[in-house]
Amino acid sequence: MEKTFLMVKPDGVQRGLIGEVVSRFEKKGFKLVAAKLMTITDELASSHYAEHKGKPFFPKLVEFITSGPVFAMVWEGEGVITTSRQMMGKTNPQEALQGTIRGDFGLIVSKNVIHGSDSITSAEREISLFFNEDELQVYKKDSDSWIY
Ligand code: IDP
Repeated sequence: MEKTFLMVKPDGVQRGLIGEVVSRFEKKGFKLVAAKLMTITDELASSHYAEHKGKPFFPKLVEFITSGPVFAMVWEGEGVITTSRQMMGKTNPQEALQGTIRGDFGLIVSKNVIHGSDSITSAEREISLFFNEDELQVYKKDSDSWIY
């Protein structure tokens, strides 16, 4: 089953939005298979955001993502990569539709509450950056038969 990496960023943790974010993905029908509150090192931040190295906002991005705890998660379900990106909304919260996480809770691009993988390749890469294989739970939920 498809998996993605999602993370409540330091602004979301500070603002008490972990529960709100988790709740939306739970209610949608996705399954949480791993989660931890952690502080990202400079090294992990640079690997995670490698595609943005050299861009003007990169130093601030690393400074921000390492500035306090994040809530890192792996979620599983049919179409979870595309659907979670839709649920997050556009990168810039001012362009994100109301009803999306960034549209409902964010105002500026550098503090946009949530990260989510944008492809199968990035999901696999990000999951393995943040989690060991044995941290991913394999389990059945009784509600699955009411969702699928
Ligand atoms: P995404 O998070 O929607 O996948 P990316 O383009 O991968 O968007 O950018 C990673 C993160 O970098 C964004 O979530 C945002 O917080 C930050 N970011 C992107 N573009 C800018 C910018 O122009 N200025 C400041 N921060 C930016």
